[in-house]
Formats: sequence, structure tokens, C-alpha cells
Amino acid sequence: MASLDVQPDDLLLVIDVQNDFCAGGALEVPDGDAVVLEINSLMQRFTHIALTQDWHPPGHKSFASSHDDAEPFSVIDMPYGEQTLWPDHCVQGSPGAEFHEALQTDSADMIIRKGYRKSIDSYSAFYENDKTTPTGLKGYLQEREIRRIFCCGLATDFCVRFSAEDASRNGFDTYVIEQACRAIDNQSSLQAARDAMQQAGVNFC
Ligand code: VGL
Ligand code: ZN
Repeated sequence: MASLDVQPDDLLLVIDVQNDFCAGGALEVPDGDAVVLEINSLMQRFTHIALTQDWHPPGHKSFASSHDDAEPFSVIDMPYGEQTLWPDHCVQGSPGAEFHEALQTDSADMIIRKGYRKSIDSYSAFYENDKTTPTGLKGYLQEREIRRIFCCGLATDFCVRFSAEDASRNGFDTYVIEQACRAIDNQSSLQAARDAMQQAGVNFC
């Protein structure tokens, strides 16, 4: 990545660098805080930066606590397919939903919130987990004439993965900056994510 020649029509997509995914958070990603300084320095090199923010209402259906007898990290069938159940996290307006306090967010030109509909989760920054409901980010980036997207943040195997796959499938030249990502890695989900991203034509740098 150090050698990469960043162009004016490149975008840095910073996924979910929020307190609940960092040390002491409700859905702590191992070593999650390590991405913050890495991303701060990357941000200085990009003209276009979009941040995503996982943003769930209380009682969101992706929370294990919203289902009888369900444990966090178990998988259930939802009308749109399989859904992993999580500890309550990134509740709208809560401290856990705020960006990590050391993340330098000032230079971002777009903040996109996702997962705000109670009955559907949204890992990807582009489409909710039904794979059809758009967040609007694609139209925004097309109108801004962005050509390449560089993804980083949390977590590699969930929100980074699905954002990168959708970016690539929707015609953007897509890269994942692995040193600026960390994974949850639940039941080999990191390996599955790498395979799926590769399949979708995502590059790693
Ligand atoms: C994420 C699980 C639930 C993520 C968000 O940001 O990767 N993972 N919500
Ligand atoms: Zn979430």
C-alpha cells in the first residue's frame, strides 16, 4: 500500500471503526483498535473518503437478545436468508455507536449509516442483507465518478467483506487494505471471506 499511487478518482471506504468493535466494546474485534492509526495515515492520501457507521435501533433483529433462547454468534433463518446473531451493539445514539475517538473523521466527505431498519441487517455499505435494498452509496459514488475503492476497517470477515464484494460486483475496481482491517473470525469466517472476496474479483493490497 505504501507504494500505491493514489489517484484523484479513488475513494477510501472506512468501514465501522466504532467503539463497539474496539477494545471494551460490545462486539469487540480482536486488535480492532490497531486499525485507527493506520487509517488516519491513509486518509491523508485520499481526496475522497467515505465512512460507514453501523447504526441499529434498540431491539434490532440481528441482536440475539431480540430472539427467545438465542445465543450470540448462533445463526438463524431470517426471511432474507441466514443471519448471525450478535450481542447488542452500535445502538443509535449510544457511545458504542460513535466512531473511535482517535479516528480523524474531519476529512471524510460522506458518512453512510446502515442497519437502521429493525427487521434487516446490513453488513455491506451498498446493499442490506437481502442483497437488493440499496443504501444509496452506489449512486453517490457513480455521480462523483469514483473509479477505484480501497476498503479498510472492521470487521474484515463481515462488513468489509460484503462491502468489498458489492463494490467489485457493481463495477468499481476494488481493493482491501488488509493491514488496516481486523477480523472477528467466528467459525473460519475469515478464510471464507477471503475466498468470497477473491471470487468476486476483489484485490488485496
Ligand atoms: C459488523 C457484525 C454485526 C461489522 C456489524 O461491522 O463487521 N459485524 N454488525
Ligand atoms: Zn451490526
